[in-house]
Amino acid sequence: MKNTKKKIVYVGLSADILHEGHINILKKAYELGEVTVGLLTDQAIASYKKIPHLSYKQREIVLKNMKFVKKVIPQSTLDYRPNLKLLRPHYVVHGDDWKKGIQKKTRSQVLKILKLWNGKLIEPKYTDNISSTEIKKNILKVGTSPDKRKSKLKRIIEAKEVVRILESHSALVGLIIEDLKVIKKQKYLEFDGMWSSSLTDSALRGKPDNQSVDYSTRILGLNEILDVTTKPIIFDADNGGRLEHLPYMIKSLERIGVSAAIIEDKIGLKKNSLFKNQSGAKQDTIAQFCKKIAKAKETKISDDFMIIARIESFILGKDLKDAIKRAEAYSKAGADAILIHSKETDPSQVFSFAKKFSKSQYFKPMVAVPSSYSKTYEKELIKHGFKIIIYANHMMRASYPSMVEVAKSILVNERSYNIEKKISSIKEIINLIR
Ligand code: SPV
Ligand code: MG
Repeated sequence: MKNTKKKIVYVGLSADILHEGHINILKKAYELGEVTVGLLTDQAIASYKKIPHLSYKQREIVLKNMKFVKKVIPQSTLDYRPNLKLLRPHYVVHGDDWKKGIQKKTRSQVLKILKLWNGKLIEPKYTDNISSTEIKKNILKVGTSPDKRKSKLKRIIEAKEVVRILESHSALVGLIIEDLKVIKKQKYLEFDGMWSSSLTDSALRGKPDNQSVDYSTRILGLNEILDVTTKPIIFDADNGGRLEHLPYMIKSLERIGVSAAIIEDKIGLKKNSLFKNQSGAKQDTIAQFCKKIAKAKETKISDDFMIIARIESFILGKDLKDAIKRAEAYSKAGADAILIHSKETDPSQVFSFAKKFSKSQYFKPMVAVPSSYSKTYEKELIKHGFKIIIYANHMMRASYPSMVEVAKSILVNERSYNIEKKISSIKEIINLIR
């Protein structure tokens, strides 16, 4: 055996979709010595790009069975240093693409630490015309499976500090949520999934948010979104309907690949929670609502599908004690997460709930819907322990005033020219979807 074979070589990889670029890197590494792959965990990947298509376990199996790879260990941060300190490799091998962009800082950290034991960074030329990101775009064209999509929400909850969800009432909105990304101060930002809102699903159809639009109609609409996206969906199930009907809704949602249903504890003719006047709206008894949670849990097939209980105590003028009592009971009944709702413009109500519930033995991940307390920054919600943040109606609220403005301008100016600058060009629309 050649002497070089004993050298320790480290390669950090996401290995979501392996292509010849990876093989180039691994082959080069193999020529240098014994290769340990630091396989980036979902958490590490989510800090700088989309969560991988395949789970850690799936990615690990593939790598472990490659002849170039001696060992696979988890790399749980984008920062290579913890693993490098542990292994003190002779070589780190990485494609030269990281000299630019979001990984630039990581690269200089690697260079610096390698100096401590005279290690070397080897950077084979990045394989042009092939990148996992490009391949993933093609995956989107092909789609995803209901099971893969369904499991993504739980994976993202585990991988990310916070899960950002944006309302989607159409396939077009779904595409925006799917594709939009922002890099801010070296941080990769994107929405993690979609909220199927009863309010905006109803508004889209010109109807009030009182269950006039039935579940079947809403689920049909969801199918259009599912056709063109891969991100997870959280479904606003209102109060779930009658106990006897609930299983059918849960089954339909789970079958098409929805990740979670949120069921609220109000009864009677449904009224949107953000209405000031809630007279006539009633809250379910704890016992009755727990039956619904239990029924939903019993119906669902996979562990990946989540049942989230939504507490309306604050909406109906009840106090913290009531909200906590319900949260604990719903959690005991099997709820996977708790949404605490409020229509106040400041977040003190939900924060007081979060403080108390965080200490409870029945604690479950918390969901916030900061529609009325919209001044609150995400970092404050995170600090108070919220895991999922739902922006529940903003895409609908964005589209309506724009449409009215355009319609008005055409009437007033008796032509469309004056509003052209404010709307997409025809070319943009043609090119938007190809
Ligand atoms: C929805 O978006 O339909 C909701 C949230 O249920 S809220 O409008 O605040 O009730
Ligand atoms: Mg609703």
